[in-house]
Amino acid sequence: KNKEKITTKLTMISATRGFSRWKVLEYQIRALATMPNMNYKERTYIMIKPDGVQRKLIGNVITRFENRGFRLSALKMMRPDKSLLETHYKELKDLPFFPHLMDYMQSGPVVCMIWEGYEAVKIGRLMLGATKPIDSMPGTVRGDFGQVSGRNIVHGSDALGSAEREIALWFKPEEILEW
Ligand code: DAT
Ligand code: MG
Repeated sequence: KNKEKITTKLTMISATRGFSRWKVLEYQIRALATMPNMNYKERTYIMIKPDGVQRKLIGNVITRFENRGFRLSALKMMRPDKSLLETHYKELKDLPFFPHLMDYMQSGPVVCMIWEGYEAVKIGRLMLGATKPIDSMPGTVRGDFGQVSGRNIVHGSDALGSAEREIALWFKPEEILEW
């Protein structure tokens, strides 16, 4: 009988814990949902680049997005081929550093993610920090860990249009989860 009591209690505790952890995120999302014209399901494409993986910053980047209240909709690790990277960075193809960018991005695996939440694109960019190291503020990923333009740890979509394009480029629809 005592054993039964303990089991019930443990089940209650774990249920409560799971519930409250979920609530933290739900409260933010529900508050936003009550405000008109607010898209709290905006999605952005965030990618940990080969140097970020090599420097063991995967967990650090994920934790930042979880802590800010964003929801992970998709996640995978892969080694992108040249044609995928050329499509991803097609706007930069005429710039002098483009061949170096291609080599760098093929130097190891990357971690591809979709993060969802209110103003995910803009807030995501803020959290990553500016492209130029001298402009990336302390507290951002690049401002905390980066020193040079060519090795800046993470990618983040810079506008709604590019987010949609990048999500469609890097993920198949069945890899994206709604929860
Ligand atoms: P961001 O990654 O901030 O969106 P971007 O899209 O202009 O910046 O450039 C894509 C990547 O190209 C960037 O993350 C690193 C590289 N890059 C940009 N400017 C560079 C430069 N001046 N020298 C070397 N690499 C550069
Ligand atoms: Mg960019």
